[in-house]
Amino acid sequence: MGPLEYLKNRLDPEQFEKIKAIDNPELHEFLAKYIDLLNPAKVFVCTDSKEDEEYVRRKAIEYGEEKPLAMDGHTVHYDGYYDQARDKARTKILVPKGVEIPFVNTMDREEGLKEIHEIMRDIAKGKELFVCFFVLGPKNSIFTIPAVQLTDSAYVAHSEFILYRKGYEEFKRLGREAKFLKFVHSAGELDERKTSKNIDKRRIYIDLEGETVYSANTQYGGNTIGLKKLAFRLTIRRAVQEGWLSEHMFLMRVNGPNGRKTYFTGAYPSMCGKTSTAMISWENIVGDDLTFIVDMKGEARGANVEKGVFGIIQGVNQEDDPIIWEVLHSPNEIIFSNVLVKDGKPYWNDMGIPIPEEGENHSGKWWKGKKDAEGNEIPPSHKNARFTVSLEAFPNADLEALEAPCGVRIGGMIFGGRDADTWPPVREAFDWAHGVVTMGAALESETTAATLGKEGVRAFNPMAILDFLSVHIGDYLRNYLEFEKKLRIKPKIFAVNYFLRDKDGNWLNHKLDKAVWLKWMELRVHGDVDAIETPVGYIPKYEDLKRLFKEVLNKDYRREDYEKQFTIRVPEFLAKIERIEKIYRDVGNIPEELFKVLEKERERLLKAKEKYGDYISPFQLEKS
Ligand code: SPV
Ligand code: MN
Repeated sequence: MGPLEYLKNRLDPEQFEKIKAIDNPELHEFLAKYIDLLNPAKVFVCTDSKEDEEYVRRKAIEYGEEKPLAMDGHTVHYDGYYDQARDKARTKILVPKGVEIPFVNTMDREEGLKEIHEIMRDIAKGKELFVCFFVLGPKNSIFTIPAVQLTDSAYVAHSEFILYRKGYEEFKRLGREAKFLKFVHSAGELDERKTSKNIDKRRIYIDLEGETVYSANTQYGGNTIGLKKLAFRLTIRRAVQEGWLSEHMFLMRVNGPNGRKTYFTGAYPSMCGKTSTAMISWENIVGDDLTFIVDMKGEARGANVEKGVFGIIQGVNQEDDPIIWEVLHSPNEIIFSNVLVKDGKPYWNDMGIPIPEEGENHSGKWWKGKKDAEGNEIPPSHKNARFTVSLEAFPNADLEALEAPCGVRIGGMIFGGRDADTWPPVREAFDWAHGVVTMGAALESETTAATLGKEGVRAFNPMAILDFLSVHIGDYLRNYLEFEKKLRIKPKIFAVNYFLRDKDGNWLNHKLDKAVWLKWMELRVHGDVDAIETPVGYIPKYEDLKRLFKEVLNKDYRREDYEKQFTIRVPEFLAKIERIEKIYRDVGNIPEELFKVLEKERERLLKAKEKYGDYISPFQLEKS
C-alpha cells in the first residue's frame, strides 16, 4: 500500500483531503510512517484557516493541557515538576558511527533511531495527533524554510500557532520543491495533572541526515516546540553548508537621531538580558531569540525566524519592563507556563507586587513554604516560567521589518556575556574578525535555570550557541569568519556585559543602563561619535555617555561610575584569553586566524600593562 492510500484509509475524509492537496510524496511518506508508528486514535490536519487554529486552542483546554484564566485569551499550562527546562543530557545529535563532535552530545545514528522508534511506538495511543505546517522566516522569501510538526500535544501545536508563521499554503505552493524540516513529538502518557509521566524515557534526538527531530515524553517548550530550538540545530547545519548564518540572536531596531532606524542583532546566553534588551520600550522589537542572516548584494540582511515570544517571566515588573507588563495584562492570546495562579490570575517571582501565599503552580496545590521531594522550598513560580505571545501584541513591535521579504540591513551585532569581573559594559570590536573571535567565540556566561543542572558556574558559550551546536565548532567559526568576505557593508560588532561587579561584589550598573549602551552603539554604527582605543577594542568616551544618560534615562552619570565600569582589567582579560585559547587548542580543527587574533590581543594587553599597570583607567587611555 502506498503512503497516500494508507493515509486515505487511516484519516477522516476531511483530514485526508487537506493532505492530498499538497503535492509532495516525501511528505506523504513521512506522515504515513509516523502516524502508523505513533498510532493515535485520531488525526487532525491544520490548514492556515482560523477555524483550524481555533480547533487547536479549544482542544488544548478540552484535553486539560491548558486552563483558561480570568482575562480573555489567557491560559495557563503546566509542565511536569521535573520537566521545567531543556534536557541537555538527553538531547542528542545522531551521527554516523564513530563520529564525535566536540561540545555536541552525539549518539550513533542507527542506535538512536532504533531507540527512539521503539520509545515512540504506539506512544500516542488513545490521543489525537495534530499535523501542523509552518515556515521559519518570512513567507515566500529568501529566508523561508518550511517545516511540518506532528504532535499529540494541543499545547505544543497552540504554542506554535502563536510563535510561527502558518505554512500550509506554502507547502501547497511549493509542492515537491519544499525542502522541509520534520518534527515528531509526543508528550507520552500523561498523569492526572496532564503532564508527561515517563520522564525517564524523555528523549530529544536530532537526525541531521533526515532533517528530522524526535521528541518524546516531555512537554517543556524548549524540548518540544519543534520550530524553536529543535529546528535551530538543523538550520545551523544548513547555514554552515550554504554559507549564511543561523543565530541565537534577537533582532531589534534602535532609533537614532532624526528618525534614523538602525537594526541590531544580539546573541546572549539565556538569562543574560537578551529579551529585556530586545524589549526596551522606546526601541522596536523584531525578534527576541532566533535570527537568520544572509548576504544580499553585499549587505548583511537579517530576519526573525519566528513571529512570537517564548519569554522568561520571572522578574518582569511594571517599572523595568513596562511594555511586557502591559502585554501580559491585556486581553492578548497568551499562554502562561509554570506560573502561580490564584483566582484565575497569573503571578510570578519578582513581579514587583505582593503575590498570594497559596494557589496552584507547577507543583500542584502550592502554599508558601511548601517543599519538594528533595526538601527544597518551592518558589511561587518556576524560575524558568514563561509566557508565549505573538509579537503583534507588542505596541513597539516593528511589524513591517518582521515580514519584510528581504529582511532588514544589520548595522550592528552584539554579543552579551555574563561575567562579574572582566568585560566592561560595552565595547566595540576593531573589525569583523576581532569581534567574531574575542567577543563571539569568547563569550562566557554563568549557567542558569534555563537548563537542568547546577547554576552559577562560569560557562564557555561561544555565540550563545553551544547548547544548539550541531556541527564542529571549527566549521561553524570558519563559516562566520568567511561570511565577512561576502559583505561590502559590514555590521559593526560589539560586546556587552550587564553583570559587572566591583571587588566587594556590588553591581556596577543598573538594569536600564543597557538602553544607553544601545544608543551609543547606534551612533558608532554611523560614525557619529569618537571612541577611546583600548587593547580590547573601542570604548565610549565619558562625555558621550554623560549626555546619553541624561537624554535616555534622565540620569546624571558620574565620572567615578564611568571610571569603575570602563577600567580595563588587564589580568582578568589575560586570564580569559588563556582560558579561551586552551579550549580551542584542545578542540582542534579551529581556524588559525582565531589564534592569531587572540595572540594580538594578548600582545596589546601586555604592552598596555607595561605602560599603565594592571588596571587601566579609561581617562589614562584617552589622554594618550
Ligand atoms: C533559551 O533557553 O535560550 C530559550 C528558551 O530561548 S528555550 O526554548 O528553552 O531554548
Ligand atoms: Mn533562546
